[in-house]
Amino acid sequence: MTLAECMARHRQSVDRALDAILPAADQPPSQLHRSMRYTVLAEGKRVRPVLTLICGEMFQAPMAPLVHAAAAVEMVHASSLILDDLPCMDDAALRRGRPTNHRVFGESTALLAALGLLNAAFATLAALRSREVPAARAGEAAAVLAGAIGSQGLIAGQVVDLEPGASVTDVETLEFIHSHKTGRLFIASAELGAILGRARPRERQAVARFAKNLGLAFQITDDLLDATSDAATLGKDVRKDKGRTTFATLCGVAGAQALSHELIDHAVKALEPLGRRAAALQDLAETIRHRHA
Ligand code: GRG
Repeated sequence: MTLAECMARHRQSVDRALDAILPAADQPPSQLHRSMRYTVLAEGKRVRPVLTLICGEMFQAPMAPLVHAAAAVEMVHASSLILDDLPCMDDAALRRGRPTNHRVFGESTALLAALGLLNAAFATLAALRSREVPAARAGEAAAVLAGAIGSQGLIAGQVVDLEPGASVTDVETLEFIHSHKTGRLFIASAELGAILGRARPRERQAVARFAKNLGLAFQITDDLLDATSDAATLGKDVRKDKGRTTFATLCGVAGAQALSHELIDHAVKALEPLGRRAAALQDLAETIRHRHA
């Protein structure tokens, strides 16, 4: 099976799980449930849950809990997109090819939908106990995901990114922001697959190192696409904050491209201890190296 076929199959199973996990759109309070479903079921790339699924399959994790863990990852990601788009944060108009959540449902519903998705994600991980996953392993998965998005993870990156009046002038700060805003969820996505597949510590470390480098490379390609592509192709606002520092503005397009290639090379190297089992992860890294959307 090619990576494209494997990703399409994984996307389909994640979308089915999300549809089954989330309350139906007409379930009261229906405005809230419509808002939750609006963003999480919209057409996204599903890179993070695919990462969970590829890692889990590599370690032969049982499929049903693995798909639920991947759905939890996507719910957390969708929640972060809704929050990031709010007027008090990025004030974005377009996401996943549609008006942002708050533009359709209003700010208070969008905020509550993001909280509802977070809650559903952790309830899904807690419920893995009833899907033949030992309680300790389900707890570890929840702790890893909570750590990744907490005040020393995603939230820390967002806080530094939004610091009033602070304009980023060095690569270290930019790296801090994006290794937290983007990298941490990539790492947790890979680790969840490793945890459910009972990977050895060395194997788990290898996929975490892979995901760390891949996450930052993904963000750099995001910045490059923001500078060179358009809203119709990307399905979200582009070049919104003209003065904003990105890897493309700080390093130049060629410099950012070189940095992204270097990180992808590091990601692929991190897979060496896993040998041929890691072929799908290698392909995923190459897909991100050459992505256009
Ligand atoms: C507690 C969940 C939570 C968040 C609070 C708002 C916030 C802190 C952080 C923002 C994190 C964020 C949205 C980072 C941007 C990461 C990024 C590259 C998003 C775009 O990802 P894609 O391209 O999007 O994978 P699709 O739509 O394809 O899934």
